[in-house]
Amino acid sequence: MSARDFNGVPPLRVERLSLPQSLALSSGGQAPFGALGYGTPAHLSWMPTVNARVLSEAGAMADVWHASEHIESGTTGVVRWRCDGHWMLGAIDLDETSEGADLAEPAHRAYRDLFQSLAQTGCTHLLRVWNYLPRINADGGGLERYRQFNLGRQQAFVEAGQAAFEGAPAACALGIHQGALSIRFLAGRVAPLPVENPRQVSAYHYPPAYGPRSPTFSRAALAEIGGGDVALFISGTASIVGHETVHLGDVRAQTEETLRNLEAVIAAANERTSARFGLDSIDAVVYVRHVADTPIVRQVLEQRLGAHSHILRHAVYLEADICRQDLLVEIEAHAVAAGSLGD
Ligand code: 3EB
Repeated sequence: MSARDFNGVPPLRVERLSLPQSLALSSGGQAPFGALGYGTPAHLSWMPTVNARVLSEAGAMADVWHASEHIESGTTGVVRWRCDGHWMLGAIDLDETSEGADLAEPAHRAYRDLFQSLAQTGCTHLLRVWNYLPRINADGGGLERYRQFNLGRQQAFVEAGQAAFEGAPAACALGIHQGALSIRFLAGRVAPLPVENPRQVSAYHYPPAYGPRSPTFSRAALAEIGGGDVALFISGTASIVGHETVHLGDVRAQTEETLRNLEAVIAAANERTSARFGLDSIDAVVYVRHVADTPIVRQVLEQRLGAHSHILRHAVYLEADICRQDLLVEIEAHAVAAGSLGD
């Protein structure tokens, strides 16, 4: 098949590889379209890394993205991006330590430049955003830093005319122990199909008890990625029912509840596409707040899904803080399956 398929969409592909496998891809010359590295070296420009400790035995891993060959790269303000004309990957690493504790302003600047970069490439629709916030649960001077981040993020969405409520991209927001405010994103020319979880209040409608401005993300997003395939992007998913955290202090029950939420959002996604997604076949990242909880999280997942399921053979476990103090575990994922959107 040619690089441009029958729908006119140059295919986007993703594969989860070990660090040596992903480095081998770039050794022959041109680097792949882009990658999101977990525990990978910081100096690879095409593979921005996540500054978190890898807890899985396989060690450093990467989600490597492939697009068409004609890749342009550039910078727009604080954003470094790569674009093939149809798909765009971007990264922001903003050292905000000199700006005081307040994260609203750096978040606003980061997202303002992000939307500027989308306008420049014509890939104006965000599909998926990965947010990594240093000291996410710390007090920023009267307000938790995650809540400050939500202020700046939502403001930038609204100012850019981007969907800040229904239609927001899929996203995750985790806490890292050191480093810069790190944002990675995938964008395209066509708006994704947002998916919500019927067990949960939409995050963009959380009540003000969780902060003056709601988080800006959909529970999942679906997108046609060429070649007759659909991608499902599942946002960070945790032990929240309605808008409340459930199973306080119980990592086992929180992991089980997270699996119920993942099943619910996958079922909701399957209602919107002819593609068929399942919990056992997604590429997941499992974020664990307390390293000592990792064996319990792993045990629950293995009991429910089987140690030899696709999800557990490919899962990456990372040490990270979760956006609410009382959440101990969070899981995000993506998957690709044959099918289309609409009827
Ligand atoms: C939650 O469901 C857990 O702020 O972008 C999950 C996914 C969470 C994305 C974000 C936050 C975000 O509210 C936290």
